[in-house]
Amino acid sequence: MPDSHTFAPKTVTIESGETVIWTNESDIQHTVTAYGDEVPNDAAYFASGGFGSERAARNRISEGLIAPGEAYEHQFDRPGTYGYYCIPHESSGMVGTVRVE
Ligand SMILES: [Cu+2]
Repeated sequence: MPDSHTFAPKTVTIESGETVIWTNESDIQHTVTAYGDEVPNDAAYFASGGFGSERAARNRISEGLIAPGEAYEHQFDRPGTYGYYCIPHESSGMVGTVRVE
């Protein structure tokens, strides 16, 4: 059984215009929350719950939680490197990277 505090794979590389789907295969809740300073300047912020900023996502964590068996997806239109994390489990190292070519 996979570690329940890990994004797998931790780093993905995709083409511009492709969509990443995060499916919660664990039995606890998680978020997908972009680091506000790790999104390319010309790209849209993303976070489960649909927040427009990291601050908003952190202020309303419960609205961004992805339940077991549920998924969150985001389409990446701009090339660059995007860093994100799970708010409840960041301290456990639950972080990931999307590279868009
Ligand atoms: Cu988590």
